[in-house]
Amino acid sequence: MELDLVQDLRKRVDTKKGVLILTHERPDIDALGSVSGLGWVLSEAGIPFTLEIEDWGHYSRDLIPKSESVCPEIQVLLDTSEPSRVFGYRSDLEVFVVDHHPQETVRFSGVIDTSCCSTSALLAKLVRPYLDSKSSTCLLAGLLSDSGVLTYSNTNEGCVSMAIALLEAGADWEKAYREATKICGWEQAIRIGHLLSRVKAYAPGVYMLVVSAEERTRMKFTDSDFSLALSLMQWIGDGRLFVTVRENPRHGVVNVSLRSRGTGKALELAKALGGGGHRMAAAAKLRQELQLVVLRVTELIEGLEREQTSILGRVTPEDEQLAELLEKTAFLSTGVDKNALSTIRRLVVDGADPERASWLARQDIDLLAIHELGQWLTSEAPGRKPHTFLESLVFRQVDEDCPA
Ligand SMILES: [Mn+2]
Repeated sequence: MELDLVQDLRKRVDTKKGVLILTHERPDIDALGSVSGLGWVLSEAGIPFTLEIEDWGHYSRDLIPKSESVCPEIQVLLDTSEPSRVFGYRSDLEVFVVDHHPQETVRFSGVIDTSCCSTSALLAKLVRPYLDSKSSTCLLAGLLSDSGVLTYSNTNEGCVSMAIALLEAGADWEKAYREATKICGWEQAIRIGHLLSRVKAYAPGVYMLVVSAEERTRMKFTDSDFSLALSLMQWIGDGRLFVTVRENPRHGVVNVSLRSRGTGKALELAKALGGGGHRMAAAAKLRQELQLVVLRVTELIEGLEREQTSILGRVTPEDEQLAELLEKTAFLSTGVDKNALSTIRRLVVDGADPERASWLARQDIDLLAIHELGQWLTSEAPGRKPHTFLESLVFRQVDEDCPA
C-alpha cells in the first residue's frame, strides 16, 4: 500500500499549526515543481503550509501557491535529504523526506525511491487522490525536467505511467513542458547562444564548455544559463559525455556539471572530483584554479577513453518506433496527448529504450549544428523566424514575459 502523504501530514499537525515545505539550495525545476505541487495539494486539503525557497528563478508566478503564515510543526524536505543543502532547514522541527537521490545514512522518516525519474513523480504517487490541474501541472514540469522530456535513461515505465496519470488529473502538458525547458526572454537566449558557441569536443563523444570567472562576469552568465546550455549541448547525436566547467567569481570555486548517456560515467567522474549525484547527471565543486580543474577533468576523460565504453547497444524495432514518435512530436514539445503517452508506455514495456530512441532521432545533430544554433541566437534580432529544427525548438522555449 502506498503511503497517503496528505492523511499522514493531517495526523501529524495541529489544524492551527502546519507544514513547512523546503528543498535544496539553487533549486531546479524538479525541486520547484515538487514544492509548489505539494503546496497546491495541501491548500486543497485545508492543511496550512509555508514554502521557503531560496529563489523561484523563472518559475511561473501563477504556479506558485500562496504560503500561509504558520508556526510549523513538521518540515517536509523535497528532492534532498541532506540538511546542509536545504535552504531554511530548522533543526528544532520534525522531518519528513521525499526524494529520489540515494541516501547515504537514514536519518529521517520519509520516502526515498531512487527508481523514480524525479522527486515530483514520487511525490505525485504519494498525493495522487488529491491532484488537481494546478498541482499536476507543477509535478509534471518537474518530471519532464528531470527526465529530459522522457528521453533520459531514467525514463522507465513508472515515469511514463506517472506522466499519464498527471495528464489524467488535469495537467497542462504545454505549460509543464514550457516550465521544464523555459528560456527567460531573448536576453537569456543570447547569453546561451554565446555559451553554445564556446562548446568544444575533447574526445570522441565528449563535449565540454569551460568559462572563466572573468568571462562569466563580463558576459553576465547565470547558473540558469549554464544549465540550459548543458541541456542544449545534449542534442549532439554522438555525445556520450557532456561537461560544463565554470569558475565562480564570488566564491573562488569551480563548478563542474556532468551528464552522460548509455554506459557513460557522469557519477563516477563526479566522485573522482569529490562530488556526487545521479548515475547519469552529477556535479562537483572544487576549490582549485580553473586550469587545474580542466586538466584533471581531461585526464579523467582520457582514462575513460581507454575503457572504450559503447554508447547504447543494439537498436530494436521498438526503439525505431519510439524514435519516429519523437520526431513526429518534435521531441514531445507539441501534439502530445494521452494516446501518444500510452504508445510510449507500451513501447517501453516492450523493451524500447527512450535514451536509445532519442539518440536515433538526434543522429544528424553534431557540434557544428550547436555552434550554428549559438550563432543564430547571438546574431539574429530577437523574434526573427527560425529555420532549422533546433532553431524552431529553441525559439519556442523562449518565454518573452517570464518573471525577471
Ligand atoms: Mn530531482
